[in-house]
Amino acid sequence: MHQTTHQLPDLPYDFNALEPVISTEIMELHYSKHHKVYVTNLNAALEKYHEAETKNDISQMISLQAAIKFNGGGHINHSIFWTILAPLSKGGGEGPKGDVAKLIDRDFGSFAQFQEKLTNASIAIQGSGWGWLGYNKGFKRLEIATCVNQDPLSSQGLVPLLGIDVWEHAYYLQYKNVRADYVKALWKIFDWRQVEERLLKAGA
Ligand code: MN3
Repeated sequence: MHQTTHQLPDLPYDFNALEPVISTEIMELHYSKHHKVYVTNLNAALEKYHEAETKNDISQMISLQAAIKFNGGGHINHSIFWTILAPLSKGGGEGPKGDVAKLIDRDFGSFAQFQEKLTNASIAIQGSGWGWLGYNKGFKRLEIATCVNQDPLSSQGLVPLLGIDVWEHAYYLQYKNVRADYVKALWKIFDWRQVEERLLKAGA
């Protein structure tokens, strides 16, 4: 029987490394509590799923799918999110170069236009969700998309390159209800080298 246990990935910097854009308190809670709970609940749901599978209990397997999607999506999304952020002193916010810069210009007209579109789409999400820059492998182009809750971007057929977590747990302690200020500030700490690496891995 296969029992895959998913684990919280290491954070590539200290909790205070993204100050002043993301406070130490938010980082600590977001990573150690929120992300960890997704991992714990994903493992619990998968364990129950495997049990149901061995009993050939299809009804139970179907009823577990929502929990697997929600917690698995939360684990996938946050695992990407930590890696595409970097401290100001380590290249955060330096802006895209190379292939990713070329594709942004080609597909959105300019970096400024892309930035405005992704910012506005992320701010406008109703309730909890994520704004994304994704890669469409079929059409070989970049696309902006939004997802509700923790739905992974792959469910829209796109490879996730850069994500913006607009759940209140990501900003409320620091930015209160002003999601727009948080989303605009995030541009100061995106790590475009990681985004380019993800783009190349996607086969662009
Ligand atoms: Mn989050």
